[in-house]
Amino acid sequence: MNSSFKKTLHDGRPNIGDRQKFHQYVDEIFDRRWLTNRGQLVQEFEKELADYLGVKHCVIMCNGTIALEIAIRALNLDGEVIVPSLTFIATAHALQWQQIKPVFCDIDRNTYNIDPYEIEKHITDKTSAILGVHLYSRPCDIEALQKIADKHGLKLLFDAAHAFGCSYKGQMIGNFGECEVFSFHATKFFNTFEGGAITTNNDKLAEKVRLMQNFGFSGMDNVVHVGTNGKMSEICAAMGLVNFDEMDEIVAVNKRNYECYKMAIPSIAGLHLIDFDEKEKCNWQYIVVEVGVNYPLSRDELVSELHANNVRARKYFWPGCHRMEPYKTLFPHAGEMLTITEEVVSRLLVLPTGTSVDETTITKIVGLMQR
Ligand code: T4K
Repeated sequence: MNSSFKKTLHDGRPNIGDRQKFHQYVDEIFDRRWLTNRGQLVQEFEKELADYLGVKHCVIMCNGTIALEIAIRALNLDGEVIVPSLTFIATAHALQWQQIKPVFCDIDRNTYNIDPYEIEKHITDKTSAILGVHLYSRPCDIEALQKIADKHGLKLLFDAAHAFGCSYKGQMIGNFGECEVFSFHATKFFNTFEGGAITTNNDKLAEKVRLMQNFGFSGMDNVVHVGTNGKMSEICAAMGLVNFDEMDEIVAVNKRNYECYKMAIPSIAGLHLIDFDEKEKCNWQYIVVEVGVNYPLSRDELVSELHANNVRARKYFWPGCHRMEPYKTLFPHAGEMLTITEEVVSRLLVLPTGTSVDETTITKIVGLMQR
C-alpha cells in the first residue's frame, strides 16, 4: 500500500451539492430576514419531497430522532413497542425517552431486517405497535408486518432513516404504515446538515404532527396541543434543496461505487457483500460486508487493519441496542431471544462510499481485505 493512500483518511464524507446555489439561497434568506418557523424554503422543500415520494404529507423536522419521538407520541403509542435491536440507538431511545418499553425482536438472517416470524412471540396485552427499521437501504417485509399489525390491532410505523430514495414493490418508501420517519443527517446520502421528516397519507396524523412540531401552536397566541420544537431552519432547507437537485448524480455515484466493490468482494473467500433488488429504486448507500467463519480474520481484526490504513470502516450497529445502556441493565436477558442479531453484530462492517470515494480508492480498500 503506498504511503499517500495511508496518509489520507478514507471515509464516507457528506455529499455536498452546488455551493453557488447554496450561497444564493443564503443571500435570499438574509434578504428576507426569515430564518426559521416554516419559512419559504422549508415549504418549498416539503412540497418537493412530498411530490418525489408520491405521499400526501411530508412534514420536515429538525432531525430524525425528534421526528421519531413526535411520530410515536402523535400515534398515542404506550406500553411496549416491538423493534429490532440491530439499528441505530436513536430508534430505541425515541421510545424509552417517552417511557415506552422497546421490546427487542430478532432479525431475518438474509435481510438483517426485523423478522416477521419472530414478532408474535413478543406480543403482550401491553403491546401498542411495531416499529420496523428499513436497515441499510433495504425495506422490511412490509406486507408481512402489516398483516401481523392488523391481526393484533397494532399500529405499524417505520424508521426509514436509511431508505430515503428506495422503493418497495414499486412504491416509494414514505408511504407505508401509519407513517414513516426519515433522517437527513450529514452522514446520510441525502443531507440537510441536520434534518428529518415524517411522511404519511393520513390527514389527521399530519395535522397533529405539524402542531406538535411547533409547540402546539395553531395560529398566533393559540396553543391547542402539547408540543415541542421540531422545526427545520431555512439554512437546512437550503441545503436540502441544493442536494435534492443533485440526488440522481449522488445515487449514480453510489451505484458505481457499490458495483466497484461488487466486482472484487464476492471473490474473496469468507466475505459476503449485501445485495439489493435491482427491480426497486435504491440509494445504494450502504456497503455492508459480513465476515464469515472461513475468512482468516475476525470482523474486529479486519476493521483494525482497515483503520490502521486510514480506512474508516464502521461496525454499525455493534453491539446491538440491547447491549447498550439503559437497555442492557433493564433487560439483561433480551439477548436470549436475539440469536441471529447476536451472531451478525460481530460479523458486519460498513465500508466508505459517497461522492468523496472514487474507484481507485475502492480498489485499494478491497486490496486491503484480500488474503
Ligand atoms: N434511525 C436510524 C436507523 C439512524 O441510522 C439514525 C441516524 C437515526 C434514526 C436518527 O436520525 P438523526 O437524529 O441522526 O437525524 C451517525 C449519525 O449521527 C446518525 O445520524 C446516524 N443515524 C448514525 C448511523 O451515524 P456517528 O456517531 O456514527 O457519526 P460520526 O460523527 O462518527 O460520523 C460518521 C463519519 O462521518 C465519521 O467518520 C466522520 C464523518 N463525518 C461526519 C460528520 C457529521 C464527516 O466527514 N463530516 C460530518 O459533518 O452517528
